[in-house]
Amino acid sequence: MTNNKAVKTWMDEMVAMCRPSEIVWIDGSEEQLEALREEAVATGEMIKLNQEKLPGCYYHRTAENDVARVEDRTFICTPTEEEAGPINNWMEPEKMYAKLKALYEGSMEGRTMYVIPYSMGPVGSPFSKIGIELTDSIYVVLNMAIMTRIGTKVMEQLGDSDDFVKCLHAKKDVNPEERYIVQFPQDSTIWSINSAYGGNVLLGKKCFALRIASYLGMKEGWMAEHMLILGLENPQGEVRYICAAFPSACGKTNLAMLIPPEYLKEKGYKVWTVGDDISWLRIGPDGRLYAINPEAGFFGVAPGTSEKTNFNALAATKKNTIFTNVAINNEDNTVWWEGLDKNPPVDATEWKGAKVNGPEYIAEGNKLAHPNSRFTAPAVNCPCISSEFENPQGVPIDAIVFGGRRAKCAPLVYQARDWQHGVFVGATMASETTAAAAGAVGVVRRDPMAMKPFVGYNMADYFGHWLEMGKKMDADKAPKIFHVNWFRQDDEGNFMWPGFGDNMRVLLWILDRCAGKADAIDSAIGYMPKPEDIDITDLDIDADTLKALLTVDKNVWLEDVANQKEYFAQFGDRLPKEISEELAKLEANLNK
Ligand code: GTP
Ligand code: SPV
Ligand code: MN
Repeated sequence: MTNNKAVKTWMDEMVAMCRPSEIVWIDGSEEQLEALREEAVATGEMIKLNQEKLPGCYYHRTAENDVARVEDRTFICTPTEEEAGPINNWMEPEKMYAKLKALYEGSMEGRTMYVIPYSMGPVGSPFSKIGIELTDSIYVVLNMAIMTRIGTKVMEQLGDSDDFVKCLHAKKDVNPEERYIVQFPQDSTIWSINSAYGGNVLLGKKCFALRIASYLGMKEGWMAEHMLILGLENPQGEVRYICAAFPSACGKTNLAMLIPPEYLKEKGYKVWTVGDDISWLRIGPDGRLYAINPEAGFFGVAPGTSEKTNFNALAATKKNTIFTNVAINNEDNTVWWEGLDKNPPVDATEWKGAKVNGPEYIAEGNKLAHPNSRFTAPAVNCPCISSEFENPQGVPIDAIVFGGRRAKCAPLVYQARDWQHGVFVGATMASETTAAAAGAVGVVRRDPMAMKPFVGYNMADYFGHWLEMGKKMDADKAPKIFHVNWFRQDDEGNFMWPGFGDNMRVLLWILDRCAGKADAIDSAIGYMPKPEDIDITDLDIDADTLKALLTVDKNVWLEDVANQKEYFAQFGDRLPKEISEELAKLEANLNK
């Protein structure tokens, strides 16, 4: 309960609309969460896994039609359509509220409404923001308890302030035809209905920490980005921090937790994880850019996660973790997914709930785990969690890295010439789509700064905000900006770069560039390493492949420039002139 007038007024209205039969405040205590876990197991909402092998771990299966974010049902309801911009779905706020009210009306009859006060960022940090999520799903409560800081301490921090994001979620009947994920940035309000899948319902994550927060950042002079944060420690014990924006399922969690190749480990290099998905960035008193991770856990892609590819992520899932839509190994009541190891369980339950013979089922061309199946693991479980994870002041950023899945176009790595060029490099990002969102997979689409599904206002103004942020920093203090591509393919469709831990070799060139220690070629697209600038000690890669990875194919790039032009045209006069200038420069450089 609370005496906060703004909270009370809002809740009264939501309760009158949803009409839950009971209201339960989440205090954040272990006793309360444990009771909820037991209740969820009793009702079948969750399955308790092998508590000896996976203590504190549970399993949840979503509806078959509810396994990913739904971008076509996600709306930014600003007062005018212009403010939402051409790449967001928009509806007039009054109309949308009316439409959704009809759906929420009585939606919680006979059900319990849970009230989750939560903080994005360490409670009380100057970076942090508070939200309150009302939900009728225990699964949401238990996930929010891992992904954010929740409970009484957050209400104490809020005091009698009305500065909180009002989040409402009703599972209703998960009808995809009436599923809506709606942000009202001007009202700091999020309404989600008819889903129970992660990014649609854990409203602190994409809805608040990116869509609403990007809008607040634009108003208040900071940034909310779809970026991991990692610290790279050198043998002298100095740690430098890097933020990297890759689209969904393009390698953020993996890069954030990477284990250096053996020869670098032996020299004393280490990687520390600050965040794996979202960064909030502010300019500090010293004029440098500082980042915090507003989350407290990892909602990571399960398939492909193994001891070899991401030892640290796998280790983080060994206790107090919720698994969603992976397969169950009935032999010992544990979990399995494609890429975990080469031994799919014979006695398996696939993600939709059917008992199958794992190897046979796979041989028939099926997948045991959904490609977007996930684990929700507490950040503190991660063996390489940074000592700065809870630092309320954040960490200073040396480099910002953009990247995506590009089979042909982008080279392994290149550096932007300055901040303005870097904003252009981010704005021209593109990537092949993945299973993280409903819809076709493997189609190249433009995804500026990996924020296409997450920008809470007009993308053209967002480019403008990036440019403004750069103007507030001295050039020698602003992070240097880079672009990487771990996903270049040869003509047979094989990945040319080994990726994963070996990506460290590219990070070292990046940090050497930041420190003014590495050489580069001034190419048409930006500064690039020569093949010999990438350390390939102990790496089985031939000289031709490395050369090809660092080659810019003029024709492929000119085709991309044509596509960029078309893409930017939709923003009309609102597109900052700096972006058009950079585009013209790139085209001229390529034609030289
Ligand atoms: P979201 O949580 O959706 O934002 O995804 P993410 O960006 O954190 O992606 P994640 O690290 O979970 O990786 C997604 C998929 O890409 C997994 O199947 C990984 O195994 C694969 N992957 C990650 N890094 C690399 C890499 O360097 N090379 C290759 N080939 N695949 C990679
Ligand atoms: C993403 O899709 O970028 C994710 C998973 O991190 S979700 O929480 O569903 O957005
Ligand atoms: Mn993500």
